[in-house]
Amino acid sequence: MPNKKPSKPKPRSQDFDVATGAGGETHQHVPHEGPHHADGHLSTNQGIRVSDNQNSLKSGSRGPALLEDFVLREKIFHFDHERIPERIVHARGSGAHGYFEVTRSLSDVSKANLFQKKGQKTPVFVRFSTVAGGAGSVDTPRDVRGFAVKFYTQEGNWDLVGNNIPVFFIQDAMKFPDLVHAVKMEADRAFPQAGSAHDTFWDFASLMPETTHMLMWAMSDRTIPRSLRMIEGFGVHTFKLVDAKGKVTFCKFHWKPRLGLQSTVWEEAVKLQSADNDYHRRDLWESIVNGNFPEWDLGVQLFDQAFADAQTYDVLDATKIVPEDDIPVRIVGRMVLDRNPDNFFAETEQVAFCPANIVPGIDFTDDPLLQGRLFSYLDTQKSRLGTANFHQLPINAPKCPYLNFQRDGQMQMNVPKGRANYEPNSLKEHGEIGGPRECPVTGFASTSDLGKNVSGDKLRVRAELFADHYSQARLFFLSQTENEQAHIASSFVFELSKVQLEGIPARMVANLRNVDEGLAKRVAAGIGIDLPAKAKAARRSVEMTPSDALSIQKNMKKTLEGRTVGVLVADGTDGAELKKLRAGIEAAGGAVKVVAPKVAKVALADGSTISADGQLAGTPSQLFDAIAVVISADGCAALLKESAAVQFVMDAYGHLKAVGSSDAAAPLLKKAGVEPGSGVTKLGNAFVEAAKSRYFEREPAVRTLA
Ligand code: HDD
Repeated sequence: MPNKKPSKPKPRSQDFDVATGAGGETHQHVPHEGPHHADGHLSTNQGIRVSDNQNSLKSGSRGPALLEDFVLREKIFHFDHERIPERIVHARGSGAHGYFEVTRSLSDVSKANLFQKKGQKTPVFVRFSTVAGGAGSVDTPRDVRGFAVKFYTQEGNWDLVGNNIPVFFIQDAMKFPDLVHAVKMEADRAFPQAGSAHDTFWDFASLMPETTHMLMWAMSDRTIPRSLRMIEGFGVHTFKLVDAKGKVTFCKFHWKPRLGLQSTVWEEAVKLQSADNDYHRRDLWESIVNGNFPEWDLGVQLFDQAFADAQTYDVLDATKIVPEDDIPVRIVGRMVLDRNPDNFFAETEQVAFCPANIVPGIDFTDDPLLQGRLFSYLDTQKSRLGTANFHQLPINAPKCPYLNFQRDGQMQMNVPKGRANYEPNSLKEHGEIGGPRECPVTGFASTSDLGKNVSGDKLRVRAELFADHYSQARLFFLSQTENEQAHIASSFVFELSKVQLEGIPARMVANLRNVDEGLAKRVAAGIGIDLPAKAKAARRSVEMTPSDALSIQKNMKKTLEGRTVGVLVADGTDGAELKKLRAGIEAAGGAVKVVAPKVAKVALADGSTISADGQLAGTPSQLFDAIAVVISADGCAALLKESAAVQFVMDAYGHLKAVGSSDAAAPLLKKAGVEPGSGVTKLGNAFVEAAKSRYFEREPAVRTLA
């Protein structure tokens, strides 16, 4: 028998009663919390207490082991089956719980319950991910980031399964398996892991001009974010909002990070892979542990059919944005992530997002990419989680009641009562359980399309406007700062330089000539090929007005909030100077991590000792947003002999970060190649101010960009 009576999980402060908005859980189907969840006696899964968890049952002290040992067999059996198939894409992810709060009602355009009242809160679970790499791959390759949000609304679950880029590589779900095969590790050799810089991806991309717009975003700094807390999220597709009368408004969803957008520079991203494989996962986890809850605003772009009809692009084409200058983003809510998962596997791994999960008041459009997704996700969850009952897992179950006549299947956790497993039935009239009934008024009915004629000729074609693959790619490129444009050109050069098959880079550059001649020339020169003939465009481009909203650098926030300053110290450091620096940074909302050649007993000038947060050899400056060097003349002499110390400063400078230092650090800065200029300061207020920014103007002095 279990040593403790299984009990309903206690309500947590962060969980909401979705019916009332108050705290407390309302899961309808709460699986038993097994005895292994609590402290107490160890038992088998059958509840038999285990006397010895160290030794298998043997014949004699040296064996052989006895088959009879069900304790050993059960333990090994369960262990052997711990892994489930990883996601075909987005395998590596990090999740967190939180809530969504309405800040401005959307009741004028949507009847969705979660959007009605200012202040209304809905629990959410969010999973961020990279796309190409496996579950054990690193966090910081150049890759799109998944941004999937499950809203546990009073009317059922709504999954907004988006990315940190507002467009996609392809227009039709038919091409998704090809895209994914091309970008993932190559089929015969199983490398490269987690990156797109290889033959098959660029082979596919260069043959598919519809990828061009997304490629511009993918080659920009969007795909090398500093933190998951500093990325935007997008629903990508045009969705529909539906009001109580059935009136439709088109909608694009945007998540805007409160900490502002922030990316790394490419060389830094590469080095982060060795500095910390789990850089983003750790950052997300630690920020929540420390109470610095990541936060986003939810914005919507709303437009009608007349606007859609007047555009030079098709709003059903997922390779297109609706520029914010044309339709401003209306902020309607905020999302706060305030609780880490209790268990990675049970929650982050088993969470099953399906774009098909929507609630009354939100609806799909005919976007052919979205339409394909509506099938794919449900299907994949069955193969990943092994049963059609995956919705019963606590992380997937709605927090409102769900009742229907679906029955049985593997791993059925619910125990429905009575005979009513069909409908219509009259069992209630006989005093038995009759089961649930339809709700014609409040139920989901695809109200926007219902009754509309959707017939048409059977065709395998793309709509005409979908053929313009370059206008928005050009819009994106022209909307960037000069430095961002150079980053894009350099990324193309880097990636295409890794391509070994002849002809592929030229084919890509031929496409880029349709985006911008200057960009194409820079990329061709960077990889050392002649400028190829321009690729034939299927449709003439239109010139669109550049939009500042598309640039990261034009929207960066000057702040230390959510940022960390790495402070390099050594024996002999002035403790008072260090204390003052820490106070200044913390007052500005930043965090401080002290790095020293040894972590314990760093001897300060006054004879006292402190512990460092990181040891120099394993804590490079990639891990920080800015650095300060607080050392004495003796400390400097010691650090001059440490290549890790020189590299610490050199990299921070090369990665365009603020570098502050005490006077005695001058020889170290000199050896690291630090030149006077913006972002290079003495300690004190000047440094605290400087640490709030990156110094892109320094870049020409530290590397040649394409
Ligand atoms: Fe997808 C996972 C985002 C197109 C098929 N996708 C997945 C995840 C995200 C996205 C964030 C991870 C969810 C999680 O954390 O569990 N996918 C997108 C976006 C797309 C997109 C923004 C384009 C707008 N996806 C797309 C298409 C198909 C799929 C066109 C297939 C027709 N996606 C899948 C999938 C995955 C998935 C194979 C893998 C694991 C999973 O679903 O749960 O079904």
